[in-house]
Amino acid sequence: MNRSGKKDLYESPDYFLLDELLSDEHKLIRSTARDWVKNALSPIIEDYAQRAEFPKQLIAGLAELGAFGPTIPEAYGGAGLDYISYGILMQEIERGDSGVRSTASVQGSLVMYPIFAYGSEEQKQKYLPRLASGEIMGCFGLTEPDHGSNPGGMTSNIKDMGDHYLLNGAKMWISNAPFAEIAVVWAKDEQGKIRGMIVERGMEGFSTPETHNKWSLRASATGELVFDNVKIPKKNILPGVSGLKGPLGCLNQARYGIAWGALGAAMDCYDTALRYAKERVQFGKPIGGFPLQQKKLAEIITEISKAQLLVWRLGVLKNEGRANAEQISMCKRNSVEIALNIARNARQMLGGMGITGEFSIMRHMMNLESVVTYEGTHDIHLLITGMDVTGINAFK
Ligand code: TGC
Ligand code: FAD
Repeated sequence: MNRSGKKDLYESPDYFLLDELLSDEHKLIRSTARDWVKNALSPIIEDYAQRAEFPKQLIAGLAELGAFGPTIPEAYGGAGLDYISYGILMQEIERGDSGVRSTASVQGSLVMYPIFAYGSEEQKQKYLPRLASGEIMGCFGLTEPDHGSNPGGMTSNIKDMGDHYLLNGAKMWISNAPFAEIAVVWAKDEQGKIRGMIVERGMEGFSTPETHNKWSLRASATGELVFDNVKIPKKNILPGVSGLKGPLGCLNQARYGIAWGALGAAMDCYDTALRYAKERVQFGKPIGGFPLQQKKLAEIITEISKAQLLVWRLGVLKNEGRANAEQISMCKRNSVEIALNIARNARQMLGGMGITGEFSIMRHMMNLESVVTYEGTHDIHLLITGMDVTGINAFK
C-alpha cells in the first residue's frame, strides 16, 4: 500500500520476451527485489520524498538483497553475482525510486568497488564486509565546487607529513555524505597526481554539511565534504591506482548500473500510465482509446524495448569483460534520456492527477533531472561518443 492506501500493482513490460534470456537465478533475484520494493519501499517512499528525508530503515533490506556490492566476491561480503544480476537489482530498485538506487550505487560501485579494485588487503578486510552488510555506509568525493564535468582540474590536495598526509579542500554534491561513516576521496598529491583515500567520520577537521532545497532526489541525502588539515594515515591511501583513471574506473561501474536503473523508472512510468489510460474515462470511453494517447504509449514501449535490448547486450559484454567505457556512456545517456522523456509524457497522460504524490511519475521525473546530470552529464556522454567515433577530442 502507498500513502493513500493504494496497492503497488507494478508489472514490468517485456515486449520482446527478454525474460527468456534470464537464468533461473536472475529471475529469483528479480522477484525477490520486486517483492521488497513493493512491500518495503513503495509504501513509504512518497512520504520520505515529500519530507526530503532519506529512509534509513531501507539500508538493511538493500544489504539483504545484495544491492551493496553485487559483483564483489562473497569472500569480501559481496554478493558475487554477474553483471546482469547487478543490472536487474538496480532496475528493480530504481523502479521504486532513483534516490534509493543512488544510495546502493554509491555504496557498491563508488565505495566498495575502489576499495576492492585499488585497496590493500588490509583495507579490503577492514571495510568491505561491513559495507556489504550496511553496518557502515560510505560516500564518494570527486566533484568540487569549481570542478564538476572536469574533475581532472580538482584542487583538493594532500601534503606528505612523514607518517601521514594532510588533506585540504572541499567536495560538493556528494550523495550519502550527511550520514556516511567513511568517504572515498580523490585529491592531488604534491606531484599533481590524483590519489584515492579513505576518510573516516570523526577525523579532526572533516565535516559533511547537508545540501538542502533540492527538488530532485529528495529521498537521497546529499552534502559537502570539507577538509581542513585532516590527518590521513598513510595506511588509508588506496595503493593500487593513481591518476584520473582511478575515479573514472569507478564511474564505469556506477554508470553501468544507472543504464539499467533509469530504465526501471521508465518502466514504472509506462506501467502506471497504461493502467490509468485503460481506467480513466472521458468523452464516454477510456482515454487509452484515443489515438493521441495510444501514440504516446506506443512510442514509450518502443523506446523501452530498444533500451532493454541495449542494456542486455551491454550486460553480456560486461560479463565477458568486453564492455568498454564508451559503450557504457552511450547506454547511460540513452536510458536516462528516454526515461526523462517517458516520465514527461506519462505525466501528461494522467492529467492533473499526474502532478500529485498519489502516483510515482512526477517523483521519477524530478529524480531523473539529477540522474541526467550526475555520473557525467548528458552533454559529456555525447562528447565521449563523439570522441570515440571521430577520434577527435572535443574536451581539449
Ligand atoms: P582524459 O585525459 O580523457 O583521461 C584521463 C585518464 O583517465 C582515463 N579514462 C578512463 N579510465 C577509466 N574509465 C573511463 N571512463 C575513463 N575515461 C578516461 C584515460 O585513459 C586517462 O588515463 P591515463 O592513464 O592516460 O592517465 O580526461 P579528461 O580530463 O579529458 O576528462 C574526460 C571526461 C570529461 C570524459 C571525464 O573527466 C568525465 O567523465 N567527466 C564527467 C565527470 C563525472 O562523471 N563525475 C561524476 C562524479 S560522481 C557522481 O556523480 C556520483 S552520483 C551518485 C550516484 O551515482 O547515485
Ligand atoms: P558543470 O560541469 O559546471 O556543467 C554545467 C553545464 O555545462 C552542463 O550542462 C554540462 O553538460 C555543460 N558542460 C560542461 N563541460 C562541457 C563541455 N566540455 N562541452 C559542452 N558542455 C559542457 N559527485 C560526486 O563526486 N559524488 C557524488 O556522490 C555525487 N552525487 C550527486 C548527487 C546529485 C543529486 C547531483 C545533482 C550531483 C552529484 N554529483 C556527485 C555531482 C555530479 O557528478 C556533477 O553535478 C556533474 O558531474 C556535473 O558537474 P557540475 O554540476 O559542476 O556541472
